[in-house]
Amino acid sequence: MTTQRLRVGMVGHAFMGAAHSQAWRTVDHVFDLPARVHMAALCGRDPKRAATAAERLGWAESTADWRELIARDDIDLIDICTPGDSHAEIAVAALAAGKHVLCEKPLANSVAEARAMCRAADRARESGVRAMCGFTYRRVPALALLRRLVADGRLGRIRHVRAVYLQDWIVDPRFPLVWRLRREHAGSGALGDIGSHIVDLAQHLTGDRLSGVAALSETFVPTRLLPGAVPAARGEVTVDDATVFLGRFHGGALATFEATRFATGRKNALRIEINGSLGSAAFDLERLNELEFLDAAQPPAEQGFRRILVTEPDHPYLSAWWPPGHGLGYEHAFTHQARDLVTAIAEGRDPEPSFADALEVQLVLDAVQRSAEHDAAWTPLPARTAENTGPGPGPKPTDRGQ
Ligand code: SOE
Repeated sequence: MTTQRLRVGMVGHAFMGAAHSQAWRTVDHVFDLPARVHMAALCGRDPKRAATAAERLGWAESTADWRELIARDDIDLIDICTPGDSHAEIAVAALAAGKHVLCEKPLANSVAEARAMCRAADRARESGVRAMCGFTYRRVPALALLRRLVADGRLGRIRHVRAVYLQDWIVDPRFPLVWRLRREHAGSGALGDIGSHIVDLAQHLTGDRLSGVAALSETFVPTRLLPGAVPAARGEVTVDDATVFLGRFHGGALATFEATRFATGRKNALRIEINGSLGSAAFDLERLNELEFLDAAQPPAEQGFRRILVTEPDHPYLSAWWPPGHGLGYEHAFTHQARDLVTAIAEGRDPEPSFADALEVQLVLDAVQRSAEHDAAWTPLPARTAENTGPGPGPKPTDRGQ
């Protein structure tokens, strides 16, 4: 990064590429940053489509070769918005070339790939190069407020985490066999795509780690039409359509998780509730400017879940946006992610979640898959070792003796 500019190259320009582009376009117009962002180049496999996307999304140039992009000396950061089967190869090469990396979630398609990415990040860190994984929901202000409440001990000792992420975009059996439904490209189905979000949030918000899981998975529609096949042909769906699992935290809390693409009518319904000895909090992505909070320290006659409208200037990130009462949207968390990454790079520290934090999620996904392959057998997570001990979450919730 030059003192004035952070020159970004982005690989991939589908939904996440568009969401990240919005963030790079706005972040230094909303937040006071130590560097201005320059959207230098967008990379896509098809040169014409990449050029059209670059024009539409606000990138100065386009290329069809990510290796050429990471070799350029006028690029400081590589933003990886591709399917999971290319995350490791691109991230390891970019870090070795001295580029900071932002990689979409989940970090990788396997623990082995995730570990290789962590090792590359560790090597690059010695030269001041930073790596972040894009678990963006951490940066929804209401969830950042929830984390602050837990870290400040306002919920007391955590007893339960209850998290669901419900979608329905493949309920129709006529939906074709896209890359997200093939294990070799996506690593897993609902589990890695949306289950990874609720696993990361559960560990981030509590400041704890899961010690073991028991899981069930199902693929409700086993074969689908191959896109564009003439004559029509079908291929096997090789990932989960839905995964449900139980978990236990090292601190003793119990957790339930549900990640499905077959919750008919639920479009993008992420909900998480945390119950503690001193209170509870609940978040619903469909009402993302609100947090429900119950303070059990209140007199019993006055207790009840109250709705906090998270739009005040002293709520996380809000001072940069609008006056109280003017809500934010799904895309703002991506801008907050870009802000936190640019700031961490300038301050010479690891952004959160680091690749090591994202490996902690990958380890859970792997344990869930192994449990589901053995009829929900209880599957412990590896103890935290030097290999998978990264800069973890913030302070553990204080136990006020409950
Ligand atoms: C598809 O399920 C998807 O785009 C996820 O990949 C994103 O991470 C989530 O934020 C929205 O849904």
